[in-house]
This record gives sequence, C-alpha cells and structure tokens, in this order.
Amino acid sequence: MTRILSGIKPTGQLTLGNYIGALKHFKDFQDSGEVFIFIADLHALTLPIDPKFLNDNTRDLAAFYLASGLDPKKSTIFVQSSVSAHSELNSILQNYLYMGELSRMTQFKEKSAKMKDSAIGLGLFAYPVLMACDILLYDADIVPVGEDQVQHVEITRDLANRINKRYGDILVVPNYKVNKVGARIMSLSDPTVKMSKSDPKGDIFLKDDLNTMRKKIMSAVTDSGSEVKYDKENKPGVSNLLTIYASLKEISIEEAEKHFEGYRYGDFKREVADAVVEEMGPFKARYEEIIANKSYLEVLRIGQERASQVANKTLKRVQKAVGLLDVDGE
Ligand code: AQP
Repeated sequence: MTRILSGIKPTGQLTLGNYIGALKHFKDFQDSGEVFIFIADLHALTLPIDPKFLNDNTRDLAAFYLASGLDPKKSTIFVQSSVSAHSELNSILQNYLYMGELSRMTQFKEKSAKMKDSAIGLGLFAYPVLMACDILLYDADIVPVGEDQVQHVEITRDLANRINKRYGDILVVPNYKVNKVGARIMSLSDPTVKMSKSDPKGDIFLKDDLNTMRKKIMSAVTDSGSEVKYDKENKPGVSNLLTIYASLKEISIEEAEKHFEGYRYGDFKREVADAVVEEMGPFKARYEEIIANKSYLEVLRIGQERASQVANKTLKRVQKAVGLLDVDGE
C-alpha cells in the first residue's frame, strides 16, 4: 500500500493557502493509501516563536486536521516532537548532508535574508535534514508538497540514495507530488508574494468569519485592464483569484477562465467569494464542533503510539547500518 506523509508547521493561524495547498487534499489521500499526517512543531522552532502561541497553534492544527476529514481510525495524526525518533534520526543523518548543498536551499536563503547573521539559528540552516528524517522514518512513497518544498524532497531523495549506496537498501526513496492547481496561493494584497501564515498581510485565515473572508476577497488587489484572464506576469491578482476559484471548484484554470469570460472584476470577485464561503462554511462548522470537545486531542496520543512503532523500526535499521551498538542486544 502506498504510504503518504504530510505535515504543517504550527507557526501561525492557518490560511486559505494552507487549506488549498494541503488540508483540502488530506481526505483523498486517505482513500488512496496509508496516511501519516503530522504537526511539525520542531520545525516551528526554527524561527522565533512565542511558547503559548506555538502550544495553542498545535492544538488548533490538530482540530483543523480532523475538520479536513481525516479519520483517526484510518490515518495516523501525530505531533512531530512526541515521536523521539525524529530527533534521534536527525542526529545521525545530519552527518550525511553537507554545508554546500544546504546553503543552496531557497527557503533558507529567503528566510535568512531577512535576518541578521547573529540571529539565524542552526536549526533553520539544517531544516532539510529534519524534514528528510520526517519523511524517511515512515518509508513514505509520496510526499505531497507545495512548489517551494520540492527542493527539500529532492535533497531527501539524494540523502536516501547516498545512505542506500553506502549501507545497502535501507531507506525508501520518496517521490513528491505537487498539486496541478493551487500549489501556490498568493497574498490578496500583494499577489507577487505567497500567502503565508508567518506573513499575515493579505491572508485569509481559516479562523476568519465568513463575512470577513468575503470582504477580503472583494477588496483583493486586481490589475489594470478589465478582462478576467490568467496571466501571472501581467495580471497576478486576477490569476490568483482564478487559481483560488479553480482549486475550490476542482476545475482547471482554462475551465475557470472560460466560466468568467465577459465578466467584470466586481462580479468575478463576488463569485470567487461565494466559492470560498461555500467551501469554508461547512469546514468551519466541523472545526467549531471539534474544538467544543477537548477530548479530540486524544487522537494525538494514539497517533504518537502508532507513529512511534513505525518510526522506531526505521531508526533501528539506520542505527544498525551505521554501526551503533544496540545495547539491548536484539
Ligand atoms: N500560499 C500557499 N499556497 C498553496 N499551498 C500552501 N501551503 C502553504 N502556503 C501555501 C502548503 O501548506 C502546507 C503547510 O506547510 P508549512 O506550514 O510546513 O510551511 P509553508 O509552506 O512555509 O507554509 P506557510 O503558511 O508559508 O508557513 P510559514 O509562514 O510558517 O513559512 C504545505 O503543504 C504547503 O505547501
């Protein structure tokens, strides 16, 4: 059975980008394979974050996972830090990825460019090592990612191949899968930058009420001209709204363009807002229902147990292969 692994960092309030790029697809994975979905809290520590904020976001993310339709009986939902194998494998595999290749990672370059050297933690630089461990521990075949994570899955493949070449076939080499539409939803106020939870300008938050979501779409930046056409270069605002619409309606960009032929911007935006509200209404209702009962967090304990079982097997395989002595003598 195909193993699928995905995760989200609890770095801030989830956005419509996180929904379209990740959450929306989780339910479908469940029907096509064995799913491991985690909350990447250790990754969230790679940039400064308030402890309470991180803690609250972690609980919230678990509720959003459940609201997305993930069934804890079919999928393993867990917190990264609750499975110690992630950190243990990290301390081994960090020796097999090199400074040169890590320095070339776009995410590191982009995030560190905004910071003083003295404030850049080692964890931000070594982020791809831990991400590789997240993937390799579960023998994942497929890792669904947004466009900007492709490079990290590629370096994971390099790492797995490197280890396999040196120690025999002990790791599964993963493949990535990028959504055809909606892999990169852009900010509504500046459609040249990604909609990100850690950069809330122009975001639609999943916690926004439906009215606020509607208002945000209606005041989204559009472009000069009046034609509703997909042209990322010259019409990034309109292209972004078309992408949002097409992803939510599960149609191609061409079909969305055709649908809006002859529309004026105002009417176009109104229909995009309708589509957002239509999808978010039931989703938010499920989320509210879930958080009303604190016992939902129990899924994380069950997930921890299931994930640890799988992850510890891989960890043992690697420890043995590199020559670490198993003092339990198994
Ligand atoms: N704007 C987006 N469009 C499409 N997909 C997106 N994802 C995030 N933003 C968009 C997808 O959501 C998942 C969450 O990934 P993450 O939390 O590990 O990191 P990220 O991609 O860096 O997400 P953010 O929201 O931009 O977080 P911060 O601001 O903390 O860096 C991934 O599947 C991602 O592709």
